[in-house]
Amino acid sequence: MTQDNNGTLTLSALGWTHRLNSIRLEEQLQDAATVRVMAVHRDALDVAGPDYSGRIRPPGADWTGLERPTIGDWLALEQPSLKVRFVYPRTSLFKRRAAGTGAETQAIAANVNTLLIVTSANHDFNPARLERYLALAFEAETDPVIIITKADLTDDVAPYLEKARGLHRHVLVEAMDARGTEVEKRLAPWLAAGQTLALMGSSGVGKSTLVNTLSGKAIQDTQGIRDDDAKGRHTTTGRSMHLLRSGAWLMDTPGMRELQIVDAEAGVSAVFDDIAALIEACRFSDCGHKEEPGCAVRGAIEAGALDPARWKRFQKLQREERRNTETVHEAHARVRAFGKMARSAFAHKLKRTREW
Ligand SMILES: Nc1nc2c(ncn2[C@@H]2O[C@H](COP(=O)(O)OP(=O)(O)OP(=O)(O)O)[C@@H](O)[C@H]2O)c(=O)[nH]1
Ligand SMILES: [Mg+2]
Ligand SMILES: [Zn+2]
Repeated sequence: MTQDNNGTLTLSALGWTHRLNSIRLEEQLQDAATVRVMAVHRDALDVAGPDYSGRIRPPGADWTGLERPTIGDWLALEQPSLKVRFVYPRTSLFKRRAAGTGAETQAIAANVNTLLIVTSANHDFNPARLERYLALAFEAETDPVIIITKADLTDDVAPYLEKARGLHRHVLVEAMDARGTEVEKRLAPWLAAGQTLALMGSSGVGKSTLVNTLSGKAIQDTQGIRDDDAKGRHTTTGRSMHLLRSGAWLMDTPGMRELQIVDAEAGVSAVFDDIAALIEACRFSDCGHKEEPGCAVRGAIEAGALDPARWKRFQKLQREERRNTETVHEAHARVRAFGKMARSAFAHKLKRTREW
């Protein structure tokens, strides 16, 4: 049952779980309104739940960084003020550096069960890009599924499937015509009522087409029909949840596309866990995997057990992750140093004022 007799969404239709129930009891939130964040605007959140559905004000500036609610979050609201009291712990979280200063990490999507990584059976197909998306999914602690669209436009989709399946033994891959009637059936395992999905993939691969096919209506513009109206509206970030025909929720978050590999060391290692295991097996703990004796990586490449191209992609992604992470940490340090300086200047001024 998605809706109660008054037409409001039930908690389970919104994706509420037993885990959240026990947190509600532990945190003594029974008197608070339980809602899920359905859309994020610059100065407002759209929330839905059995106790309240509508627009609320986000918490004040004293809530910073990852504390701030994002799309998909479960909130406890004070009654009747609707003030945000509590953000439930997230089962999965996509985050990014805030625009501008580059200093603060910002939550961009929470409680996503499945990440649909979309690519096409054409020149878009790129193992390095897919591995980057997989690293983001693993880092966010969500389950990725790779969807290869435009299967109808190629004579042979098998090589694409094989390559995608070779990226990681635990990742499921499906090929389809994103406009087709079989989409719902093929994705059924991830589309149960109350499940939350998000999409990632480059422009033109068929993300909006999938949203439309799965929702059974044209709620998203696909290439060719761009919404000119949207340009004038600056308050909406465009992050919202769509209810699919199956009762699952699909997040539409443009920000996902620009996600960088940052603070994602665990995600990168998870994608390349075979390589991580090899590195562990090198004779020297600081092995550079070049000329060192007892190098398990070189050994695996020479034995044909590790694809040298995959080794190169791992090194590249790891370098990129480290570089981005360092940059963020430097920015953090700068902001902290500035704060310290400002505070001490202020303290100094105070002292002088008093002395006078
Ligand atoms: N033949 C065929 N065409 C497809 C398929 N998937 C998408 N298309 C077409 O590809 C074009 C781009 O699809 P969109 O759904 O707009 O792509 P998108 O990923 O949303 O792109 P952005 O919004 O730019 O990120 C549209 O003309 C779709 O009709 C498919 O599986 N088969
Ligand atoms: Mg689109
Ligand atoms: Zn080595």
